[in-house]
Amino acid sequence: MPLANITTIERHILDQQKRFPSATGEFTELLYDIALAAKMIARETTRAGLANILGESEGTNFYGERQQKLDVYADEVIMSLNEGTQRLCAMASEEHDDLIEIPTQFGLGKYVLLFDPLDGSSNIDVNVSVGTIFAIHRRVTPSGQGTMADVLQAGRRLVAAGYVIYGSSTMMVYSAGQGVHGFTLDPALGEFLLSHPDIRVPDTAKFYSANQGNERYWTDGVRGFTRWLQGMDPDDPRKPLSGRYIGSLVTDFHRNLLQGGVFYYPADSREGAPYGKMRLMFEAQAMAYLAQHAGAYASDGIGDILDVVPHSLHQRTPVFVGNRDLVERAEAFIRASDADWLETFGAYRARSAAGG
Ligand code: P6P
Repeated sequence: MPLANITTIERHILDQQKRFPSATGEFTELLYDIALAAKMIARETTRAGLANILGESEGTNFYGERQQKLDVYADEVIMSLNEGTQRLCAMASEEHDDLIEIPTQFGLGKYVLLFDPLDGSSNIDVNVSVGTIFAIHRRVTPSGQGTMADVLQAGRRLVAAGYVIYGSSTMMVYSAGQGVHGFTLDPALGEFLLSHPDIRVPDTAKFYSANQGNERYWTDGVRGFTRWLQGMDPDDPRKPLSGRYIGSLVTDFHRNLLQGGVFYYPADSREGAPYGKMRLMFEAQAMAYLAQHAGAYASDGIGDILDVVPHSLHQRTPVFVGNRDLVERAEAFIRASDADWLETFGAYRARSAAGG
């Protein structure tokens, strides 16, 4: 690559900022801080086995999941790099039950950072790619410590979102509303270099990604959608898609974004999972925002996830994300076959919009 073509993520973010003359630079610096946290987390994830950081810590998180030591480390890195920068009025992490207040000795800023520090962390011990997911809202309250009102905003109001994938290489993919851009970490330089400018999901999908071990808990509509994807719908035969499911959202999403496909984690009939497993604020909103800016689409089975008005920090949502034609087809199967579920979930969605 000719040296003149090398663009670091810092330079790219600055170039993006120039399009907004009113931008004060806080937002730009917030994205820098996230890139720095990603480099620090990447260093640990790529040598986890050596640093004896593998395995479970003594903690469990809000969902009762045993916290892997690496996700505790990732959580602490992101918090400590962001709490004293005067760019945030609050943070929220998948690993914390409640809002993370900015320590009083630090100044407050106008943004809110939500993050899943290490999504898919149960895969760490078997060396499967994992990722960090982040989303940024602008505060809505006038001043002081950020409140739930600043955090519980619909995805339509996001100002940026992205993820870092710690895999065969470390990549950071983000959008600030001007396209989706991917950067690959050059460990020798310690820099994220622009490797995937203006990512657009391909028109033709190659993969479908779902945990089919849960099929018996799915609704008829979702099962019918799956049969259709596999080319087994006698009423509408199609070229079957290949199944690819890694069990790490960032990894499954990233592959489908680059090569075309649909990821879905639907609601299921098990106790406690009527609205699915995915976390709206820490996983689904960011993926829906990126999908929107890459020409794809994310639905909860009824409509755009970006339009869901959240009512609680850790609320769950069904997720269908990827090529728009596939996701809209999932919605059609659900409309045709899942009247009872639609009534129940539709009421839940409306309650959420009304404040829960
Ligand atoms: P299952 C990881 O815990 C996660 O939230 C996502 O990264 C991943 O897509 C999903 O759960 C996997 O869930 O039930 O298929 O193991």
